[in-house]
Amino acid sequence: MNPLDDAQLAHAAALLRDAHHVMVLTGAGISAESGIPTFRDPLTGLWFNYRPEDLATPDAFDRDPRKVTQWYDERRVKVLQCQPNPGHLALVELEQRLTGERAGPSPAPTRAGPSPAPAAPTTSRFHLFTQNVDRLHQRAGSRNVLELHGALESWRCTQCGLVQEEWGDLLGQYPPRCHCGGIRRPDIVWFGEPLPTRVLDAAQQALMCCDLFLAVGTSGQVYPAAGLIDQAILSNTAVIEINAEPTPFTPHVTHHFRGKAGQILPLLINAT
Ligand code: BJW
Ligand code: ZN
Repeated sequence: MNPLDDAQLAHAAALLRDAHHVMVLTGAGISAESGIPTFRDPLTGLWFNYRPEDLATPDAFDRDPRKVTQWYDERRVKVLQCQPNPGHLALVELEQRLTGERAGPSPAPTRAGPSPAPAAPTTSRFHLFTQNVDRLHQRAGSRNVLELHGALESWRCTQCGLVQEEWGDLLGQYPPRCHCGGIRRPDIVWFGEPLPTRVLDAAQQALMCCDLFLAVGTSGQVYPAAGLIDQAILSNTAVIEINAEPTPFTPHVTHHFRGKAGQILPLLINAT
């Protein structure tokens, strides 16, 4: 659908303006304009160039922890060189309008331990769930971000479970070791692994109270994250999808805007 279809944009903007609780689910497409590859796009997608079973499963890590951690570490350092784009910033603006909270960088994580998990109180009018591991939403200034698939900056000891954040240069040691002697792994949700219960619970709560669901830049192929879109549609919540290509959900959503999130999200938010 042409993102500049004025009638459609006006109707979607009205939904957004009148919404009391907005739930957003983002995927790799929102970070594409920041220069971060998606997973399933032809030619440029990570899974077009690498086999997920070689890099993003617990078995792959057990077979070759050095290769897997090095791949994630290189991605982490590349992401640090990328910047949030107008799509990320538009969601900051939306959160600020709905919550009245001043936007700004999330509290910096400390080396002493994992970042404090943002709460997702049901009273909040805005919930941003992301499948992305790049932390660009937080760097843009979004405050209430819930990570469904972990984060590239986060590493977890396979022995004692200690979670530590790394955000500087390459680690230099592969696989990296914890002070307890255990191997540290990327704190990322790989295929076949459960998503964080706290985040899934928060998503269920947000689904119950949201009256508008925004799905941005996700192919909707990976579950249980994609199931959140299913649930929103099944419960007759208004769903606005913004994606470069149609997805399995496109025929069932209230509005589908086909195009770049970094162009369409600012248009939509500014039209409210
Ligand atoms: C733009 C754009 C622009 C481009 N603007 N748009 C039900 C059915 C079938 C299978 C399953 C099921 N339930 C579970 C499964 C198995 C599996 C799964 O879903 N498999 C399917 C692929 C078939 N799921 C799991 O294994 C999950 N775990 C689980 O279910 O555990 C159960 C369990 C319970 C209890 C005990 C034990 C187990 C875990 C899933 C983990 C996903 N991990 C990854 C990789 C790790 C992160 C990393 O390395 O970076 O997460 S896979 C990869 O896909 C990554 C992403 O977060 C995820 C989603 O991808 P996303 O974001 O949608 O990206 P793309 O590339 O697919 O799409 C981008 C879209 O943007 C495209 O449509 C573009 O067109 C568009 N786009 N530029 C707007 N500028
Ligand atoms: Zn340890």
